Amino acid sequence: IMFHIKCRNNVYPKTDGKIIRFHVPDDKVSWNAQYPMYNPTLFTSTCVVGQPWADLNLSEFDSQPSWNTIDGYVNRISSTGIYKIKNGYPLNPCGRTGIIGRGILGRWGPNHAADPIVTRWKKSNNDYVFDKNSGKPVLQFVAIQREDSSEWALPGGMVDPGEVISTTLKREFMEEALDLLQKSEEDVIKIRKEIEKIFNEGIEVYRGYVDDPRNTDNAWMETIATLFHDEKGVNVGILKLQAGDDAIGVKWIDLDKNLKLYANHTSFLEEIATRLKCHW
Ligand code: RP5
Ligand code: MG
Ligand code: MG
Repeated sequence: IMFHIKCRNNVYPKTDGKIIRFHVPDDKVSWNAQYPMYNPTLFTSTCVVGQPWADLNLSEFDSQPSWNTIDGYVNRISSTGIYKIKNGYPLNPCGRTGIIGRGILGRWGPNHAADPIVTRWKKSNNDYVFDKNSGKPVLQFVAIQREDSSEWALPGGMVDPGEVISTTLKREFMEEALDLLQKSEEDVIKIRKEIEKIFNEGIEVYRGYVDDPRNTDNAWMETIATLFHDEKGVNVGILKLQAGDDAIGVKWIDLDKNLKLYANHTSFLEEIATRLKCHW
């Protein structure tokens, strides 16, 4: 299981610097490590309480949510295995984060997302572009800039209750990278047609915990990252990218090991570089 970094020892996102995580040194991350001084900050944002897409506070549930199972339409299963419940609260499978409560996440326990990774070969006048140092062809992927942190990231999003992953992958890509929500009916039909071609054949490259800056001791992000490679660059490769919904930018980025992306998204791309034997 992953060693989380981006959800420790910093200010909690979207709180104007007001919510600060209790310090968790590397050797105190594990729940097995004794940390008697541990006094995590309690924080559940008012912007999640009472939202239709979010859980209730645990004291308000008539009966406790069914942990580690599909609970009605809500998937409370973690792909990391069975998580523990302590005093009624689910425990982050990667250990301490310095915050208890849900922060700005909607669900107690796992919050499931899906990340589409759309790739094409970098071309110059119809020729492949090779990296000078590695000698390997350069691959590009579609990245969006996140509004919350300004960081570049995969155009992923939350799986709606009862939604199948393949739908989430397409929906989030179309919303964030193609601005579908603002398109005319005519354009929507065109875009959907192109998307179907490329999204019908995906390869799962990652399933598990995300080292997301929003994670807390009781709520965390998990994702399924799926590769959609446009080998000839004639499908998504020709669609005009346009940032939409909560994305403030969108572009094709060259794969390279020095990329700095949101959460642990760079590690998903490393897996793809190995598979497609491209520059890394
Ligand atoms: C990350 O947050 C996931 O990998 C996914 O990219 C994203 C989903 O959250 P939102 O984009 O909906 O905020 O943990
Ligand atoms: Mg979204
Ligand atoms: Mg998103």
